[in-house]
Amino acid sequence: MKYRAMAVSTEGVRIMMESALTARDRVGVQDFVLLENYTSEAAFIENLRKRFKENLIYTYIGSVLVSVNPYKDLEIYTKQHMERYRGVNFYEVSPHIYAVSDNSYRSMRTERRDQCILISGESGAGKTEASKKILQYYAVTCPASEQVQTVKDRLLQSNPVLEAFGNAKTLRNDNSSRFGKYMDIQFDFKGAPVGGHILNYLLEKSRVVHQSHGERNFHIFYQLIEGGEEDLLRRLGLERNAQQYQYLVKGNCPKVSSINDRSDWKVVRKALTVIGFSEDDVEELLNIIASVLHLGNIQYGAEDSGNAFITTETQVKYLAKLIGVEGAALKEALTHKKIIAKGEELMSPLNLEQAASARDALSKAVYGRTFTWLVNKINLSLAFKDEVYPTSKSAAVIGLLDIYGFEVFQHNSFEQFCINYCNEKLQQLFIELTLKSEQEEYESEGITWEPVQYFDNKIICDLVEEKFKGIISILDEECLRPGDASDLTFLEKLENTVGGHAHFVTHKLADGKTRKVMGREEFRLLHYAGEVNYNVNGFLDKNNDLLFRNLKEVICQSENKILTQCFEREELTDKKRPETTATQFKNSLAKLMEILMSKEPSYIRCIKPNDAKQSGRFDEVLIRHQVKYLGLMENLRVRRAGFAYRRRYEVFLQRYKPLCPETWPNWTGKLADGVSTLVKHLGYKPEEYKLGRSKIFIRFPKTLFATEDALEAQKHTIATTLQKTWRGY
Ligand code: AOV
Ligand code: MG
Repeated sequence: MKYRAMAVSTEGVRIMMESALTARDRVGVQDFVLLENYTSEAAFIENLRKRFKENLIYTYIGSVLVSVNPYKDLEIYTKQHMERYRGVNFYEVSPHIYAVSDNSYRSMRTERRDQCILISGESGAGKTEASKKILQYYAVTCPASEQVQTVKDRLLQSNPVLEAFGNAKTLRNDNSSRFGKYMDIQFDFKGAPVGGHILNYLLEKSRVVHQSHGERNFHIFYQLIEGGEEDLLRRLGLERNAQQYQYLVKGNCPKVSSINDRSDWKVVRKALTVIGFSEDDVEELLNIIASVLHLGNIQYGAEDSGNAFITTETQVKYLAKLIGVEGAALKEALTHKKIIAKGEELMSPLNLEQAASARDALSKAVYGRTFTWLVNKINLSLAFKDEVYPTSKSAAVIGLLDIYGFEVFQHNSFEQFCINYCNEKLQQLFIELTLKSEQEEYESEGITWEPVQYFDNKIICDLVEEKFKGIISILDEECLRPGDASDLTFLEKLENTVGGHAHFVTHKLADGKTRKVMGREEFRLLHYAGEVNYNVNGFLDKNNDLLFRNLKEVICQSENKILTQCFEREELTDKKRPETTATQFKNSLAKLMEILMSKEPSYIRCIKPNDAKQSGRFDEVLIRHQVKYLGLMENLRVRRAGFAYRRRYEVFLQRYKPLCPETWPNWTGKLADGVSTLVKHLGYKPEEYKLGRSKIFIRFPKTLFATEDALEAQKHTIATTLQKTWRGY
């Protein structure tokens, strides 16, 4: 049989297009650029809905992947699925997170360029799940030797460990990331993963001592209590009842139906071993976790003078034993503050409130620093150790960014302020990179383009982070100011400095009246993703993040090896004031942006379908809101600003050459000429396409549809012809 005869006429192409339309009606288009009515938000949402109903949770906007959380397990992550996407061109298979993973991997391999995959979306939209799926894809599909297998295992096992210590149930998400995570996966010249490195961002430490109603502390506490073996709990002095612990009862939510703490404990325990934690490491680590629970149960009474004293003596003794510090010193440090007056050290007693907050500050510091220790320890285990290449000189890396998503609660504090600021920064990066790269592409290909209007959130980033004038600067100023500085003076200062900003609102109106709907302790930011009221209560303390010196001194003496690494003695003699929390966070985000800018980005935009964490529910209002603030319509318009589709000559020719007798089976001339011959044969009109330097640009989606359908029809015809021959027709 001659394939030549299979080349389809232009008329044939048009007819065949019709038949494919029915399927498209049902499942929508797999790339939004193919939407006829691409400026219509309603059409966009409708397409998402159609696909969601068919369990097609992934759709492209060009190379950006839009993902809608299905809230149920779909059979689309099997090994067979992974194989289907391996080494296959982006557009030849249906949209999938594996396609994005594979595309980044191949770009890294062929162009030797570092990649990053940026996952964004609000809390509960599916970012963490997405990042895990990507990692699994690489673990399964990349080449492996025995040594590489160890790295793969460790990379995979770092997830349950970090989630146990850094994730918690919130009202938005049962497994909400309470820290930001950027992970580099390092590959060698053969494309095998040979190492990894994690950067962690601002853990929400306040959760250790307090949780809002319906929320929980970090998973690890419940896992230990539910899953820990009898003799382990006995050694740690713990009871198998979360209700016994003050730090676990604040949210009134010890059990979550979607979480099995007991089996999770087993997973985490095993993961720690795979990562290379010794029995000693684990013992010390669990001592710390238990000691935080014991700390939380320390209670105070007040003497007539108002001075606090500890009513739970045995608790302190147990705690001192567990972390190897002197009981009397700990007891004193939990009730006194060391002050230096006229060169002399004095112990000044604390009142009830001060003592409780000193205790909580210690718990937060211990937990927070242990978390950082954990990340460092995992990094040591993931470090690229191949002697052949010098350390950290892998061929290229793929970075995965999974941060805490934008979140709004009834009560929002310093933590939400930081989390939402982080999301602003990421959105800013998205805007810069997508628009920039698009513009650059048209320019480098010599094609004129029409700019698209979009909301640039730089104005909000500036409001938060600008030197001297931004909210963080003002907060730091108040934190450093001696005297009567308080959360309320901070708010007042904000009103005086950024009060007129278009994205900042307080209860005060310009005419001196007050806005009734807002509290007097609140400021509102009009974020790109929505309005959030922040209560300033606790801003100064959380930003200062101070731990009394004498508490530090006691912990520095600890016999617990992890704690001695976390609280180094040098810190006690260091006179320099540490940077405030917000400033540290701001600087670490600035560094992160630099890292991301230096790599080639891919984007995954996650959407949350409903607020009830339920499968099958497509809440249109909620989704429309996300489509709007994620800038997806603008993204689409930019993508379509001139041409809906673009493809490198060789890729286009390779795919469609069977449709034209002159290009089949091989075109030996110049690629551009081949493409030109091909599209003329297919009947493309001059206004339908443009030939750039290395790519063909196609203006309307229907043109590409027709070509794609023709290819499909041809395959079908070949199959039936072969079948007929086989049956002896
Ligand atoms: P997030 O990372 O975006 O929120 P997660 O990735 O933790 O959100 O997803 C929340 C929950 O949605 C998961 O625990 C799963 O139950 C479900 N889910 C998400 N993606 C999928 C999927 N592809 N298939 C099946 N179920 C899924 V946050 O960390 O709170 O910002 O801070
Ligand atoms: Mg997450």
